[in-house]
Amino acid sequence: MALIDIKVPNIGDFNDVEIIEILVKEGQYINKNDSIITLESDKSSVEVPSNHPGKVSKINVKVGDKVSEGDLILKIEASEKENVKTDNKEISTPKETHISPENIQEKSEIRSNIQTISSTNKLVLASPKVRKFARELGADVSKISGSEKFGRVTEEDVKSFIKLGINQKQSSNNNEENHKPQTKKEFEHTDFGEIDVKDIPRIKKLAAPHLVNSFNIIPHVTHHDEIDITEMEEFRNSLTDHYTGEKLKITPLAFIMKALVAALKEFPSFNSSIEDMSSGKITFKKYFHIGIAVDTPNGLMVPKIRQVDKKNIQNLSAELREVAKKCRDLKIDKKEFYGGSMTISSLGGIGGSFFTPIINYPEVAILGVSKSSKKQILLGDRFETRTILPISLSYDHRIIDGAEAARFCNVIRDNLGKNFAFKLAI
Ligand code: CAO
Repeated sequence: MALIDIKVPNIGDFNDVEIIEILVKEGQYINKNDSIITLESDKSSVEVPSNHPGKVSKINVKVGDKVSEGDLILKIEASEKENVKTDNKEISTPKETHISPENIQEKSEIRSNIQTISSTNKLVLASPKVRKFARELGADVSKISGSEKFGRVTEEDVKSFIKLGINQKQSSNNNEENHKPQTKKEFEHTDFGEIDVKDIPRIKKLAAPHLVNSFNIIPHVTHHDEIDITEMEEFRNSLTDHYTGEKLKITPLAFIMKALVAALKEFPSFNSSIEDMSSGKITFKKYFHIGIAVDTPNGLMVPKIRQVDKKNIQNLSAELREVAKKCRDLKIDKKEFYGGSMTISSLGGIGGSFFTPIINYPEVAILGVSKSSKKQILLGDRFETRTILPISLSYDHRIIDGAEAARFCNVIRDNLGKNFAFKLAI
């Protein structure tokens, strides 16, 4: 097969100009007029086309070489047919085709698709001016997604790409900075008095990475609210054992669990999980297993109370006591810490008004409950003493919006409030 030399043609003022890009590879089929190299002078850049179709046999130049008219660029094995390479397929087209406006358009689109092939063999559509602009900013044009037809890269695409790179770098620098252990000690504690150094309890060590992970990954927002639980408390305090007449030991938490499940049923996004945002998938759970944060001498544990929707308040209360005891006695099975819908962290028996609980990843929300207290509330035109329960709902803002969180809390309030729904669930 005849080898044909493709040389630098007369391209006007260009003399001794630099090759800034080689647009073809050895072995590649090209058509007449396909661009094969880009030359750049002080004033402008230009793509040099091949004046013959065929298979590139040998490229005689490299990026950075300076060339003038008549210099050999490459050799091609002459072809009888026009060859069009799209992706990995080679399509042979007869040299003589009927030229209509449609196939001129189609042909020029196919041709422009093969005009620039980056080192990664990805097709890159960009004008020499845009490529020059990208190069000056240190951007690899083959890595930029073009916003124009067929992915053609524009100057704006280059700017956005650079901006994104800077932002990502800044955020990764910040992350690295934030996670660096503070090694340099500014002072010794002993300089200021007597100290005692102890081991961090095992459960705190185990929980630490989990908490850090959740806090770093999830954009937390905490919504605070107050619920009037006067009627609920009157009812709870009136509960006695049928046989002994003794007061039943049921804490507000059992009622809150039921109210939470009622809200989860109305708002399935709170009963969901996202393990990996990049997967674009969200898991909706159809069960209602509520995690309860239990304070133990060894640290915080979060066992699950399973199928809260199917249990009555008395049973839930008994199970809660039993599970909390198992945790404190270190007799709880590890599997009880997994597979929850949402968690409740109750400090109601201890004190405080509001707090900002950390979501128990991969869950997407946690309900913090604080200690109820009696308050004077203006009802109509007179003040009444009411029992008010403060709640704090932390939620994953990637999945849950603020308005949804407020509505979710309204449902909890309606279920614990005046006409609270669980009188019959005893
Ligand atoms: N408001 C007012 N009183 C409350 C209340 C509330 N919200 N919640 C509970 N109480 C009362 C109970 O009725 C009980 O009163 P009596 O002693 O008169 O019966 C008392 O406080 C103690 O309750 P409890 O804490 O033993 O029981 P519980 O069902 O409310 O909670 C448990 C069980 C396991 C959640 C709890 O013992 C516990 O460990 N809480 C700490 C959780 C924690 O550390 N969370 C923070 C984690 S960081 O996010």
